[in-house]
This record gives sequence, structure tokens and C-alpha cells, in this order.
Amino acid sequence: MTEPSLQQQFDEKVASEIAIEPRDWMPDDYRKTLIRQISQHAHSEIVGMLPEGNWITRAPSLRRKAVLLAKVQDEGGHGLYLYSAAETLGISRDEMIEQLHSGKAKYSSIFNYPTLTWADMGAIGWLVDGAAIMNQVPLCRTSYGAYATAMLKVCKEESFHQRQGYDLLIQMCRHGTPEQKAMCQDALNRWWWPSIMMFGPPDADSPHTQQSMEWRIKRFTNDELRQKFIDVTVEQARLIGLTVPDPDLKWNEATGHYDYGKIDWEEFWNVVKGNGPCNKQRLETRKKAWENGAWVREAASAYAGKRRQRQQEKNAAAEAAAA
Ligand code: BYC
Repeated sequence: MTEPSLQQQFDEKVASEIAIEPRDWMPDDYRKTLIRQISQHAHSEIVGMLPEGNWITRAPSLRRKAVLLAKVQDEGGHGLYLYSAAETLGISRDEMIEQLHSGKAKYSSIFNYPTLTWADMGAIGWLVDGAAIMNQVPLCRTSYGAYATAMLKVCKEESFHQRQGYDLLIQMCRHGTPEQKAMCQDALNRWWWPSIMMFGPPDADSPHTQQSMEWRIKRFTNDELRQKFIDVTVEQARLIGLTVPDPDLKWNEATGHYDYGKIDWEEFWNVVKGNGPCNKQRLETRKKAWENGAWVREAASAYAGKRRQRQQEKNAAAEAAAA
């Protein structure tokens, strides 16, 4: 079959909502875009374990510790599904890890901010996982099958993550001391703007959005998702008596959405380029974890090799007995 007809088949599948699967023909740039997005998404989950991991030993109760531990473990699991989904496109796990460690691959800007107080655990669940859900629910319908399948399970877990964060803040805002309530407001003040930056640059400055929308990798643009997030989150803040730190935030009757203030895109790009408050620390921690885990990877592959060999010997013996 010649290239144009393969292209045509691909276009028709995308247009009729038939998932593209690993062995299907796909344009090189579609494959590259998916490897870029899925691997960055995987890296975000893995690096995203660090800011919360920082608080596991200091959780204020056994229940909160168990919840936080479960959440951070889920994030590790999400990273692993996503690395596996990216591998179906022809990149190896080692290559992806190398790209993260060398600084070539990005991960979400949000994880380069520090977690200064316990209320930050609430703010991350509520805002960061809330933003992640807004972005990831549409990805359950993304055109690449393996990515969509990974997202289905991830989204179920993200819902629990968002709720545990919001619940933590409800408890502190409604039943806590004035100091605890102030801690929650401070966390919202610090996490609000970075959370709405998570959706990526404005559509006008987003080099990949248009093509990704045409390929149905993305179902909504960065600005559309940001607006949806702001509309639901402002109401949630009000319910627990917190104030969103944006003096320009105003309900707009005509559009049926909240208008919001100017986002500091200079800060966003600075963080993306590696100059955020925690970028260096995050990468160093990941590199060290990779080096310290070398013996586990070696032991696991030696064990897998032994099992394979034993199975081959068994098969050969069974064949010989049958002959
Ligand atoms: N941070 O043309 P654009 C989680 C980059 S983790 C850093 O709009 P695209 C969780 C972008 O990569 C969830 N970089 O790109 C874990 C591109 O650079 P390159 C993380 C960003 O891909 C633990 C350039 O800017 N979610 O839930 O069409 C604890 C231009 O952007 C960011 C995902 O990864 C950013 N925020 O759209 C708690 C979702 N934004 O690659 C929670 C999957 C943009 O050309 N990813 N850039 O060098 C996506 O949906 C899309 O990739 C994005 C960006 C919407 C993020």
C-alpha cells in the first residue's frame, strides 16, 4: 500500500473516532507528538511524587498519613502506565529517563514549587489534581488507544486525590483554629497562579495545540480547560471560606464564565526553562533515586532472565517428551 492511502486511512479513523493502536500506521509527527506528551506526562507523575513525599513523615494523624502515602503510590503507578503507553510508540524507558535527567524532556511546571506547610497537601490535592482531572478526563477520549486506556484508570484515582485534598482543607477551614485557616489561605495564595499555569501557554502562544486538536490528541485547548477549571474552583473556594488571590476575578453574565486577571507568563517560562524555586533539587533527587535503584533493576532483570531460561528448558523438555 502506498503512503497517501495509509495517510487517508489514518485520517478516516481519526475522523470517525476509531482509536489508533500501536501497530497501526501513523504519521511520524503524530508519533513524535505523542511520545513528547506522554513521556512528559509520565515524568510529571514521577517528579510530582516529590513535593508530597516531603510531608509523609510529618502527616498529623495516622489516617492522613495513610491517605497521603496511598496517593503518592498512585502517582508512581500513573507514571509507570504512562511510560508503558509511550513505549508502545517505539521509545525505550531508558531513553525517556535519560531525556528527563539531561533536562531535555519537560515535566509539569507545578512541581517546581516548594511545599511549605501541611495545608499545601490540601492545596495540591484540590488544585493540582483538580487541574489534572480537568485536563485528563478529555484525554480518556484521546485518539491514541494506549494513552486513552491509561487515562481511564488514572482519572478514577485522580478523583480520590482531588477529594482528599479538598476534604483536608474543609476540615482545617471549618473546624480548625484561626491559624490553621490562615495556613489554608496562604496555601491557596501560593498555589493558585501556578495551578492555572499548568494548562500551558495561552492558545495564541501554544505551538502544538492546533495540530493536536486536528489529530484529536487534545479535545480542548489550553485556554478552554483553564476557563473550565477556574469556573468550578472559584465556587469551591467560596464554599470553604477562602479567597482566590485574584482581584480581577469577576463573574461575567454575558459569557457565563469568570473573567480573571493577567497570568504572569514570564514566571511560567522561567520555571519551564529550569529556573523555578525547586527545579534543580527535583532533578537531583530523581537522578539520585535512579542511581540508588540500579541494583534493584539489575536484580529484577537477572531474575527475569533466569525465569525465561527455566521456562525455555521446560518447553524443550516437554517437546522432547512429546516427540
Ligand atoms: N509545564 O504547545 P503547548 C499530575 C510546554 S501530573 C511544563 O501548549 P501541548 C499529578 C509544552 O510541553 C499531570 N511545560 O504544548 C502528579 C511545550 O514544550 P515542548 C501532568 C509545559 O503539549 C503528581 C510548550 O510548553 N499532566 O496530575 O500541546 C501529583 C508549548 O506548549 C507546560 C499532563 O502532563 C507545563 N505546565 O500542551 C499531583 C497532561 N505546559 O514539548 C498531580 C498531558 C506546556 O514543545 N499533557 N508546556 O518542548 C498535556 O495535556 C499537554 O502536553 C499540555 C501542553 C496541555 C500540558
